[in-house]
Amino acid sequence: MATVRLADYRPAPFTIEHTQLLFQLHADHTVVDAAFQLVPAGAAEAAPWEFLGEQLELLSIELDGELLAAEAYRLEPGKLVLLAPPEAACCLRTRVKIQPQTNTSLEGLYVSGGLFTTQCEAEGFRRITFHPDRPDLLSRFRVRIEADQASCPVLLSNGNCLETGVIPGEPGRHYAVWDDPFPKPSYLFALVAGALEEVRDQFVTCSGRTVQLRIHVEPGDAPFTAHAMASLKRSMAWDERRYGLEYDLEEFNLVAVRHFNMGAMENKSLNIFNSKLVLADAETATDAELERIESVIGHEYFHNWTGNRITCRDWFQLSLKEGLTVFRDASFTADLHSPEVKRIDDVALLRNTQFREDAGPTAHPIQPDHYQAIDNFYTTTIYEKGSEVIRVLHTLLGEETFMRGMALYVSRHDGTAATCQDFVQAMEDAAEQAWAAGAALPRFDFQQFRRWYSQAGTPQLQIERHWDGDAGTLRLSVRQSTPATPGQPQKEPVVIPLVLGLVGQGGDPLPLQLPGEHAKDVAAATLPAEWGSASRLFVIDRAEQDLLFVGLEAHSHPPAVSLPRGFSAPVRVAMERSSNELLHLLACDSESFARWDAGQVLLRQALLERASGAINDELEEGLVAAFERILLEGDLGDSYRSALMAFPGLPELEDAALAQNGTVDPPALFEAVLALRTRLGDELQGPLETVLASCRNQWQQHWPEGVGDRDLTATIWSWRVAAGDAGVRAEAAAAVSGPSMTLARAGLRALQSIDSPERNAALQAFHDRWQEKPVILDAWFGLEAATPFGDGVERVRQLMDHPRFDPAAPNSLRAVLGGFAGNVSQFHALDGSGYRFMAEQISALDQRNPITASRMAKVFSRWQSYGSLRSERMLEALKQLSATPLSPNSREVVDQCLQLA
Ligand code: B3K
Ligand code: ZN
Repeated sequence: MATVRLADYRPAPFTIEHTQLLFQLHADHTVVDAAFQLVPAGAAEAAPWEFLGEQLELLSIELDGELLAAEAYRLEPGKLVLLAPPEAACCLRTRVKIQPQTNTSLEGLYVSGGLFTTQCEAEGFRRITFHPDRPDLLSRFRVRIEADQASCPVLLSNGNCLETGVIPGEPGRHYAVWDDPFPKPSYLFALVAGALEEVRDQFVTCSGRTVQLRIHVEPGDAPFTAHAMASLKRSMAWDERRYGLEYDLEEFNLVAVRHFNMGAMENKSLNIFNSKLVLADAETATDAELERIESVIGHEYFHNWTGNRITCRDWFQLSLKEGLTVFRDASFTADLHSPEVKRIDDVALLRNTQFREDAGPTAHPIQPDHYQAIDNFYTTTIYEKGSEVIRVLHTLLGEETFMRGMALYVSRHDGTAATCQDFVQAMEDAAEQAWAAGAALPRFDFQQFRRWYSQAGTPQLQIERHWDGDAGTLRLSVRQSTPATPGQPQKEPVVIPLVLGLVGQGGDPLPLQLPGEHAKDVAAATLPAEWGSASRLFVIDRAEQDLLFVGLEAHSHPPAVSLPRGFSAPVRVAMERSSNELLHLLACDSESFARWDAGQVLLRQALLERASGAINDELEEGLVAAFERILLEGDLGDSYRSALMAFPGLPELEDAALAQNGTVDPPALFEAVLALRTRLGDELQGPLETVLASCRNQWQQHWPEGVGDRDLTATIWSWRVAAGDAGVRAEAAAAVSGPSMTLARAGLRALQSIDSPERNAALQAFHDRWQEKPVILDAWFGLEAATPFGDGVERVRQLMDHPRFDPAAPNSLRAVLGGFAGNVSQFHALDGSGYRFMAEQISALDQRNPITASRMAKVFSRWQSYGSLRSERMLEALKQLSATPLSPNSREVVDQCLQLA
């Protein structure tokens, strides 16, 4: 498969002023008639005019109304080439026949449960009609859809609906014409046709325009759209308030479909969503799902400016829209809910997914410079690290200058296809202005900052402490390095804002007094208003740097070092800190992130020790005492208290074990988690019961109220169930039949590892209650597949034969296969049966849906980490997968993994 390179980017040899599409939808085929007004780009190199096409049957082709002679074009695999490119503006018209009804890839136009729908990003439009299908070609689209009136009463596309009516001479068929006044790339085109129920609302924009809001769902699902609609309105208001960005069309449509490869898609004015991210209320979705729905609805809506109005020049710029839009949706959630907990959730996600990706065979920079299948690059690096890098800019520049940079970016690039470089340039210009005006902002080199875009791998800060007790001086020696990643053996230092504080013996924040300006190699520091006086921001931009604090109390204990406050950059920080110092921070650090992180370091340590067969009793006693205080510290906020007690995820623990021991034993880590949970549940019985009693009073509150109480309940249930509390076990099981999905799922999670009659009965009750609702039943499939005992492979095979299992729905596949891959004892079975089963499933899935299959194939990316026996078995499974016919998507991932062999 060909490698696409950033260095090979050339502008297209023509522009497409107008695009007219006619879709004739039929049950057994669709005809697409496309007319493009093409204008030669003039100065561009004389390149052949190529129109990409996949699985299209060409019916006819005309240029300016004349049928094109056979020698004037060539049909090659995957493309149509005009042999004598026109020298003047012209109209190219093609008619093709496609088969959406048998399209299982869920790319291009396909049918999901009787509904015609599209997914064009990144390269799906070429499955609809011949087209250059590149994001830098913006065109005005007019679309006419013709379909059967009975099966497709609703016909939607982008923009405004101009006209609808019946088709004379074609009884039972009707049409709609849609016009989108905003030029857009092909990947933002969308069409939906089917029997849908509509829920309407309105939004009045800041300039007083009324926008019609419509959510379209399968008949019967309308009662579950209120949360989505409210989220949409909150998103629209927030983008006006925070970014001054207003919606620009008269209507906004949102459609929920069951068969969808990812979460949602930001097509201009016609956002299409995986139904699991629309249909929800407190009875049918958990608090976390409700928050996620709100944030994804926000994310897709925010793309209207960061993605649609300003789009990407090429797919190497994907993080331009994705990183930025994740940054925006994270601020949205933080503003609406708890900023502390949102930050913690985001960092936990980053550490459990992105750090792992950055350390493995598929590592890539946020602006990759080559790819084979772009679909493989919708990664946590592009999205989450991309967002963190924007946050780094925000931290360095402060809110005011950052927003000035945003405004510059929008005003310069609105209506165009831009690059990451354009974005950073706007920020640099805003920074230059601020620096010139004498703003108290740290200085840094933007050229160096840009390395964040080109270097893969997670930078590491190694910090050594030197305490001079006689002088009351603390020196922190910081060394920065980034590990080698595939294709990038050497790394240069990047610009890292490090925010830190010092905490005294009594828990008081200590004044951060620096020596006079110039001590050599001492990093400059500033005091951004956002952080208050107890923290300082240092710019770490060299391989080695010292931070020096003076005027601390002499002849006393060294102060506790609290860092990285706010997780001020996507880096790993390693610093020798004693358990006592970390326990002290966990008890009283005034900065919420660093306080949580101190607990995480301790928990990681305790769990790693248990996994290697030892129990660090002193450390665990310290944790018991710390959690006891936290449990009783009522004014902390329940969600935050629950976050403080949450264990690091298994991927993060694997990562830490690998760094420490050079190998990982996942079942041992899993057992360690269960054992520590049991100990905490046992030793903290009293305080846990007290807190649980007060949580119960809040259970019935509706999201976002009561979230913290339900979070804490979930933690307490899982600890107390592990400790063998029969009463709590019964309470957790009973929640399955109660009114709150959050508690029902918390109950099931608490019972998950306990092979007991209550567990089986609770799962059965959940199944029976929700079997008619596929979105909810997926959670049951996931839990069943993750059952940590019995014959896992056999169980998963049975699940896939379950009458409600829908093999065409990526959600169900992800629930079952993803649940199994996260089932450490089964997936990592020493005989390799779990790995073989997974390889077999991925290979079969790849035939139908390469996008979902290649994502799944990444479960093998850590094959080298798991000790010789497992590594050998996993490598065998990878080779088994590699020996089957694979799509280019899966081939790229499998080859990347095998490169290490
Ligand atoms: N832009 C889409 C993702 C498209 C994935 C294509 N394989 C959703 C989002 O990030 O908003
Ligand atoms: Zn996005």
